[in-house]
Amino acid sequence: MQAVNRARSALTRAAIRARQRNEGPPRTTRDSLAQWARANVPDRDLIVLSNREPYSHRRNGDGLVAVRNAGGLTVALDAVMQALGGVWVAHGSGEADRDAVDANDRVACPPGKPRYTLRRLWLDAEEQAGYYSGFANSALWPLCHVVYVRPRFELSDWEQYQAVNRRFAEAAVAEAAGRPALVFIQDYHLALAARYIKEARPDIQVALFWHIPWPNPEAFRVLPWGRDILEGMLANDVLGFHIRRHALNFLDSVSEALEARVDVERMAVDRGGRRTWVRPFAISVDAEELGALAELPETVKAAERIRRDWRLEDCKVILGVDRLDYTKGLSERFAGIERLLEKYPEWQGRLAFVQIGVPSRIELPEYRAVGESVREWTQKLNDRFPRAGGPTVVLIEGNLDFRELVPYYRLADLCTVTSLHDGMNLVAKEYVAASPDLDGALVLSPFTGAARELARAWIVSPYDREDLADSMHQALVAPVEERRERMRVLRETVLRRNIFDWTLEVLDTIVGLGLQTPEPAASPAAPAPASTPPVIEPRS
Ligand code: GDG
Repeated sequence: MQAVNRARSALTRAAIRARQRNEGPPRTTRDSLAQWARANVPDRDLIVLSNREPYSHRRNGDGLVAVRNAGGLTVALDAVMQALGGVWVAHGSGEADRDAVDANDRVACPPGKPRYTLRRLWLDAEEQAGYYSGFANSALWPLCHVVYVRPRFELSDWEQYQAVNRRFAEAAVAEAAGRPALVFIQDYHLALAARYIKEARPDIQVALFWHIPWPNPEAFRVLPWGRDILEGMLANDVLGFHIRRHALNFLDSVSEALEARVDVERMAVDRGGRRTWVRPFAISVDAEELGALAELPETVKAAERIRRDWRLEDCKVILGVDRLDYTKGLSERFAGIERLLEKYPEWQGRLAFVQIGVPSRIELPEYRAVGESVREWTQKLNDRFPRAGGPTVVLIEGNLDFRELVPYYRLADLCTVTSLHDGMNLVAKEYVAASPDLDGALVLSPFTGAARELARAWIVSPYDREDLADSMHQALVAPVEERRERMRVLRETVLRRNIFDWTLEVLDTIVGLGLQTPEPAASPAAPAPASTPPVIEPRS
């Protein structure tokens, strides 16, 4: 059986490398991923850990309704779990979440169409304030994004962070119930979970995907508990980042802070007799589903309705879709739109900017300030540039249902992504995937992971207001053939490597490890492992 698995895994790796070289085989689908998992991990339970849950429950009269939560990570992994099945452990944060679970805090997901189990973990107010708002979002988030927001380091937050990471790890170990398991941990909220899992069950394979950038060592070293974070992360068998730059920054941080053998060539760290592979895996979206959704007659009708409601019939529409977060460059975007209307006055009255802003982390003052700033900008631009039919800036603050969001992608003549720093940015990929008629243009910040792959977008720095205004103008007036040609190439890229390819690449890397001889305790001449997982580069 091992030999069969070894052969299958080698085949998958060859397929991944061929896909990187752009020469087929066809992309992974939900079904082919599920098939692959049945063949390659039949003997292990898949357990996902993340802070955010994919669905939360709300009261609705006497009943309950399930809401699919926004956010790149949950949207992507929900598709994956639907394909693979397993258990997803996450913080139960919905107002009626407790009413929806069974005696073991479990609920089948997606609600009404169950394909996997959601195990909810309850956090009290103190845990939430320290672990989530405190250490994760006031220390690690600003530390990892180069946006000049100063991180706050509080001992009590750090203590809560450790305690909650331990609770997630205990839940994973309990769900594994003594069986072989593969635990796939998500993001910067859970940097220490692998360490606690391995303390209890060294045999469980553990991988962590870090969805945000990793800073260079100069920036990272200000974190008072930096060594603990690095040690916790090195308990993983595989560590994933979106792009090679972030993976290399991580290796540099380890070299600087810890006694370890860092092999930059193979992208591996040996420490205390164990090895961690560090790899770039560029996340993506369910491009096929998005394309199909965009083509549904009801989507087209909804897009027409939005145009009518806001009197956008004679307008070009620029779109922004973001969590209201200071990393997304919202002020820079509004300033760019203002400059566009000043510098190219022919657009006044003929252009509308629709910004969908999902409220996020509003318990933190920096995030409330983002909301205030976009409201002020909206008012300012609408006062300064009135439009006969309706407002020039339409600000929609709220969490739309995904099916309500796609018509906006469909109707936009231009989508703007102006992040000051972003691990990947899924909005860019979703917009491209949801433009099957090729009628659209993407203006994209070079400080996103997505810019490495989506090179045919109009790539422009959000810090350069003139260039931003000029690029938006050029993208809007470019000949239709150029717009279509660029969008065709962008769509090919997103369709060729979708969210299921991403998952397959991560899981295949972990599965490959099961076949390797464990490394002896770190020694300068330690032999290479039996097989080396492939280094997967984002394609440009
Ligand atoms: C983190 C990293 C990385 C937005 N508004 C609504 C809505 N959304 C969805 C979008 C998209 C997601 O939220 C946003 O994803 P991003 O990738 O742009 O950004 P983050 O939330 O910061 O995600 C990021 C990502 O993790 C994945 O690894 O790309 O770099 O920061 O999917 O569609 N969804 C719904 N209603 C909305 O109103 N349903």
